Amino acid sequence: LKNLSLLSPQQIELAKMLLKEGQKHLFDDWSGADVDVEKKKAFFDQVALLDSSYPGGLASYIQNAKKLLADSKAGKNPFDGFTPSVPSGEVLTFGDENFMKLEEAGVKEARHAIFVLVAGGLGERLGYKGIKLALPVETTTGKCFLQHYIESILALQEASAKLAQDELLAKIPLVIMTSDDTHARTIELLDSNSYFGMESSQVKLLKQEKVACLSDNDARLALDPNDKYKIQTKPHGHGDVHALLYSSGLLEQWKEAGRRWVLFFQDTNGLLFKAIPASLGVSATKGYNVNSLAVPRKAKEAIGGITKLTHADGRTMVINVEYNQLDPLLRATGHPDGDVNDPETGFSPYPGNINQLILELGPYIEELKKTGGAIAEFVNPKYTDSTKTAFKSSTRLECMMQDYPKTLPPSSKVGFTVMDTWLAYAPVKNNPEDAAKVPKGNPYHSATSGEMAIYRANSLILRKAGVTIAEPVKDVFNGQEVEVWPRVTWSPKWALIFKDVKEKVNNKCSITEKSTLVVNGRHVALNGLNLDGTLNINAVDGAEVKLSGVVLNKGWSLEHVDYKDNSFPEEIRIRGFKIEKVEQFEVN
Ligand code: UGB
Repeated sequence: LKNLSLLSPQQIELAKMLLKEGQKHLFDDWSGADVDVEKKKAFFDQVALLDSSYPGGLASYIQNAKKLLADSKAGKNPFDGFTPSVPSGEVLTFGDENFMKLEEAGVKEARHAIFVLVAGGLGERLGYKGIKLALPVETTTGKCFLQHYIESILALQEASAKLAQDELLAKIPLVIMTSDDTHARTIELLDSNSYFGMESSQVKLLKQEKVACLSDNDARLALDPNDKYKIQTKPHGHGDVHALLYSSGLLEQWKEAGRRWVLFFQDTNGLLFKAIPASLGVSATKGYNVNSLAVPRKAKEAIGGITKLTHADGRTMVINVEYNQLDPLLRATGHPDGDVNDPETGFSPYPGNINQLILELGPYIEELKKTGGAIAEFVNPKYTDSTKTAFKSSTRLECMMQDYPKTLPPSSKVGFTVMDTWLAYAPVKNNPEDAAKVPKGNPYHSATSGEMAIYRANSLILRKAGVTIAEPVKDVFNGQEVEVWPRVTWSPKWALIFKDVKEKVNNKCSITEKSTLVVNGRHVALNGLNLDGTLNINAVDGAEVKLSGVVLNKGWSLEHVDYKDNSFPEEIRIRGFKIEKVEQFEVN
């Protein structure tokens, strides 16, 4: 460091900052001034990146870390002084008059929306090596999550545009937050599929950076064990999305263009777009600044609980309490059994957060101007012993996107919308072994349950619209017992909301349990169709297709596959079955 000619003025400032913040150890093993010059420069490049990608810079990160580590060592409860209670929100019932009205209101508002997909995580829990956006939502059509999401947004865009004349607002932007783990593969997936029909200018990728690891309670930054000129880094969490959106400058541009809503969603929930129109309708009609989507939650399920927290000084907030914190919070506040189901309902009284947030753009920008997008952080060090003086391995600060409301003024309108799980939530997060260990009655959140949930939801929606649908059968794949419904899938442009489905089927249709129905087309009417087998309909946009009569064939069956069987690709093994296409009737 003495040889200052090595460093630019900006780097000298960074070096001084590190020394001031107690990071002298980073340079302890540095060789003479003329040794490893390039590596030293690279070190400062990394420090500059860590500095610029954190609100307030690296010095703030270190200071925040010192404080949070001291709190953690002292065993300070982050909810000190707060008492939890069950909040009240909008509870919707699929298909009733209110639901259908909200769906139409939501579609109308969609042309003022921006979608933000957080997809920087790698799915370590799932045990899948690729990016999760490339996984099939279901294997009947094989469409991946990203394709499904984009087609859903395009269908919303079209339906919403029909209700308005404002062509300028017609294209709904999609932001995808990536990380070094997912960025290149996300671009490749988009490029090699022509953006799945979306204009490439509609899609913006924002890459989150990792944050520095911390090796001890003094927040000394950890060096990479294999490189003394590199700081070890780890992901900071999905909360980064707010700072990234703010610093991108995109929000202001969109506000000027008349946009009103920002919808955040996660990488593997194939049901989500069935819940979006109605919940956007709730935001618009209730005037919510923040609306979180929720589903009934089973106690101990790995999703956060939406909770009303009331402080001894009178402050209140409605916020997600993460699944690992809900149980200790309840025990500490007069609920000795902790996170348990209400015996009357069989569910936790706290609605489950599915991390789908709808924020009103104007108030969101105002809040970000104050915070720069910084989100309340936490730290979770694994200590070597009860003295809490040393860590088993380095740790880092983390943040979650749903903690955004924590800094909001009390006047903000923060609400939530509860929908049936079968309609709204089927994430793919757990590997087969962990899923098989999930307590009976709790959801598996696996590739198996994620796919089966699509068939069940589509079958139930058709049934509600008057189609006779056979009862499901039970089967076990990768040690998980699931209901197998007829394999019904449709493209979002066929039906986006319940009204669309009702207009396109009639009550003279029936579908047997062994059946598969694929509807890929805009104007396809099922008019007295009796299906016992597989029917695959592909219609170009201008075609009007009306189907009636009996379709009978051997159909497509599900063949069991063991997840340990390496002869199958990973995306098949993790679901535990493969579709055997025996016989089908195709309409093209
Ligand atoms: N993600 C990122 O983009 N960047 C990151 O650094 C980390 C993740 P997980 P998690 O709905 O089921 C959340 O790991 O964090 C993306 C809520 O906190 O799948 O365990 C990642 O790509 C919890 O309250 O989930 O749990 C993915 O798209 C509960 O609601 C998303 O963030 C739970 O989700 C979520 O990451 C749920």
